[in-house]
Amino acid sequence: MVSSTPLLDRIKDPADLRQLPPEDLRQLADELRLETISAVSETGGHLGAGLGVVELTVALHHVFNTPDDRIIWDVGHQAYPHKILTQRRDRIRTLRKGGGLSGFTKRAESIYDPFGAAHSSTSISAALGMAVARDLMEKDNHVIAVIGDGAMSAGMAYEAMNNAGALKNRLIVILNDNDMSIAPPVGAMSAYLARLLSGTTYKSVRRLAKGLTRFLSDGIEEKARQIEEYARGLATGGTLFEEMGFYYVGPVDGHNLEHLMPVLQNVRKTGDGPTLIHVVTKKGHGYAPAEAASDKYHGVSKFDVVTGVQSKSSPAAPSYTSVFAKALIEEASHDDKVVGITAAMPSGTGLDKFADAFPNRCFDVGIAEQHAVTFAAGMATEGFKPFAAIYSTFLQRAYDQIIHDVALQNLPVRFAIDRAGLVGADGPTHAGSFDPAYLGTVPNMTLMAAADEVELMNMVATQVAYDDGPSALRYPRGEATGLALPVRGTPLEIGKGRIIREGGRICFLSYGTRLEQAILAAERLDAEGWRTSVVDARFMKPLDVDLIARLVGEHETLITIEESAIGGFGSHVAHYLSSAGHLDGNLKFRSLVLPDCYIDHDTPSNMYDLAGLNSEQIFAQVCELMGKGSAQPTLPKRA
Ligand SMILES: Cc1ncc(C[n+]2csc(CCOP(=O)(O)OP(=O)(O)O)c2C)c(N)n1
Repeated sequence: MVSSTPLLDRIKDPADLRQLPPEDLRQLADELRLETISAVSETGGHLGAGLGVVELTVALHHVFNTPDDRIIWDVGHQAYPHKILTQRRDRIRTLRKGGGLSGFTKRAESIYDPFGAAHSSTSISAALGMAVARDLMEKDNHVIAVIGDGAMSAGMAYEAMNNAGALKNRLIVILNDNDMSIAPPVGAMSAYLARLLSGTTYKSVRRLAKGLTRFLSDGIEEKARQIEEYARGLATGGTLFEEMGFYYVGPVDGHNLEHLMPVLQNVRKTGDGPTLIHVVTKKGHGYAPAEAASDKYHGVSKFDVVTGVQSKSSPAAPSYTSVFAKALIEEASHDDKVVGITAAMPSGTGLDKFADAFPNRCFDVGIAEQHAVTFAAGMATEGFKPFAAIYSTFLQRAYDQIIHDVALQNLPVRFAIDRAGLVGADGPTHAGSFDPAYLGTVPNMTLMAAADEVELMNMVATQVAYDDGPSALRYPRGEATGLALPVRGTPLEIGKGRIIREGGRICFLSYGTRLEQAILAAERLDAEGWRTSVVDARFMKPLDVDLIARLVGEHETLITIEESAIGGFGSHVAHYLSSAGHLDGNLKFRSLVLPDCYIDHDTPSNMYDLAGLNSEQIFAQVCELMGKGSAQPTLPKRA
């Protein structure tokens, strides 16, 4: 019977949900889907993945005793329906806004988020750790990892399964197979899952459902074992998982609660050791515009619920990502050794455009950043010029590969590091804060940061021309500055900076796109009577020590500015200054970097305010340094 008052209004947390009889769950799932669509239409964010797991979310919270039973959502971008059901419905329209809910799972946000995520493929490892801890403490709760088929392409997922199969602790892994990553999934695993579904197994799931319903009406308790045997009898696939020590159940239709609930109940009651439940879902399910879209509305801006049309503000300038793609395509048309590599982010990195132009020279390796880097190294040994286009935050995964497979052998792999600096709504998990620090320590590396889009084009050309070792180029998310673009970039002289404006006592030495803010701050300082020089370092390695020595000779105060954490450009300049004796005299030196904390999601501009790296705060910090109190605006309090 369909209830007239929304069931969702009665659900504050999963304990309320568990009061509902199973026959009400269909209605609840429909309401939850609508609420998710309505909320994301106002906030923007990840939509397709959440819509695909609405029934799974309802079923999991009904069958399992959360939060004592732990649900670990891989990536966490599909957890909006989970957030609505777990005490956060009243804040769901603050998603991804400053001070609002995170777009991912976050321990600090809720007891129902036992593990924070945003980077993929961590769920099975974390779940196994929790399962082992539980057994050591002789507790009896369940631990459930929900991982997508895309996330299943990462090595970490296999490392975890390999370990789980050997340890044999009770653990449930739900493989949420929607045949999509952000782009269509790639690789042999994806083909294997498709084969499992195309066999007679999945087709006969309808038969399974009928059987289960019959068992259910008889009472599930006594029939649990029979159901399990029945379900397994239908499973002709899953061999790979079974070989790894998992008990494989499925495939199960993840949108049909009558299929899903008994399987979950059964595994909860009888599961022993690691079990993998293969659940088949559709990304964007139940919302026609999402289902029809090629990306299944993976990530959306605000949209009209009726039409599904997203409100995209028409940008004044192209994005840095698209300028990178344009530059790379142009370079590749002159040099057939240039190839592009992405780790499951073709559209995010702009390599989808490169693939359109050069389908045979673009490689999507799946969510596999470590492999992407060593794969690039292999290509470089054969004389290719691989561009590994990876976000700063995801490249963290491949640190040893960068050192051991690339830099130590001095292989000319080109790193195109997108999303440098603070990224806004995706928050601290996606911030590109660390690459200058973590790459700066690595011998043989040439490191550059683009200050604007023309510089970006020049630096891509520089990377193509520079074949003597690895190089990395960083550039931020979002719109560039609107400069007219050349047809093709011009290679820069390695290790040389450029002077933007020459002034008096103060000098800003900028690395990256904070240059714009440094110029604004310099203009304000001019107005205060302090003419200020501004220099774009362009390179962090090799450092332009001749230029820095000159600047030190000509200024009283040198201030470095960058959108990265301590340990990056400013630290390298400080190291040079101290070792060359420049700090022994009267020079005032300061290094403006991101603060040593994680800055929560907000607009990029607010985040940079907090970091003290917008012109207003740069100006204020210089005033403080120069002892001029009156001109100082108040510095924001850092979290
Ligand atoms: C290490 C890492 N690389 C890349 C990403 C970007 N990313 C976020 S979601 C996603 C696709 C995940 O696909 P899947 O696991 O199948 O989940 P679905 O979105 O289909 O539900 C990717 C590549 C990431 N989060 N982490």
